[in-house]
Amino acid sequence: MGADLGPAMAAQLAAGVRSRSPRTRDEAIEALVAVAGAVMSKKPRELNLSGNPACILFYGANGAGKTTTAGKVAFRLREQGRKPLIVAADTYRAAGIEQMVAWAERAEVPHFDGSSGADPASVVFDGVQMARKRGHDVVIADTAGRLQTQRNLLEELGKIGRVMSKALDDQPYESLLVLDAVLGLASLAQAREFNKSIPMTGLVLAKLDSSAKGGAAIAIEAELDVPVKLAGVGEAIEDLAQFDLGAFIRTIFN
Ligand SMILES: Nc1nc2c(ncn2[C@@H]2O[C@H](COP(=O)(O)OP(=O)(O)OP(=O)(O)O)[C@@H](O)[C@H]2O)c(=O)[nH]1
Ligand SMILES: [Mg+2]
Repeated sequence: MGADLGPAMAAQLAAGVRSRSPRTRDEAIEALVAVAGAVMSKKPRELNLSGNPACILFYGANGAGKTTTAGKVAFRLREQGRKPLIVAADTYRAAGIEQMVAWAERAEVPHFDGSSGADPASVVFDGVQMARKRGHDVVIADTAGRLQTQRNLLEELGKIGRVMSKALDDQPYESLLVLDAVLGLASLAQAREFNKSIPMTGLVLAKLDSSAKGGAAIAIEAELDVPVKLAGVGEAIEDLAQFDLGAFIRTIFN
């Protein structure tokens, strides 16, 4: 378990468990759930969809699972009776737009597409205007993959966030960093850097159906106080789970 958590967090959790003197394996796991839960974020894990329109912005490293998660969320919200609009703002690659459009079609959700090479912040701004005009109550925006070492792309993300806020007259929106659970502890450094560029309201742990268990999320939540809100548990459109803290911690340590 140390590999994903990092040595400091692993030692802290181990000490916390020892201080509770568990006598059985089950008691040890329950102690871990309590100790890990205590260091993780206490902020709500449900998406805040109260805005008009509510907006959800997805960003993160290349291949993390942004477009897939955006498609899954659009599908789920439409099934719940909302009227989402997908905004395809990965204008870096023609395929980036096409992939989002394919998911929009699968989800049977309308989409507003940026053109290849367009400024993604303008696409997001125009997308929010379009949503208002057409009576959509949720905007789901997908962005290009970027690494935490690419300063210019992080600055661009900061601008996307500022423009989103402006389009929403400073109403809050969901600003979600999508993390590939397979990345392990490397995602802590990633989350730190993204969090400096844009106010982050939540995390998505994609690919939790792989052998990866996402233990790094404990360290990220403890340090940044940003809760995991969604988990990706497969490649199909319904493979999206509400994040369950107790179940997550039990899976990690079982
Ligand atoms: N098993 C599994 N695969 C996933 C999950 N989420 C995404 N994937 C896969 O991960 C790959 C990348 O997913 P995308 O959604 O295209 O990732 P992205 O972050 O949009 O990638 P870029 O736009 O290229 O930066 C695809 O093969 C997806 O099927 C998940 O929860 N579980
Ligand atoms: Mg994508």
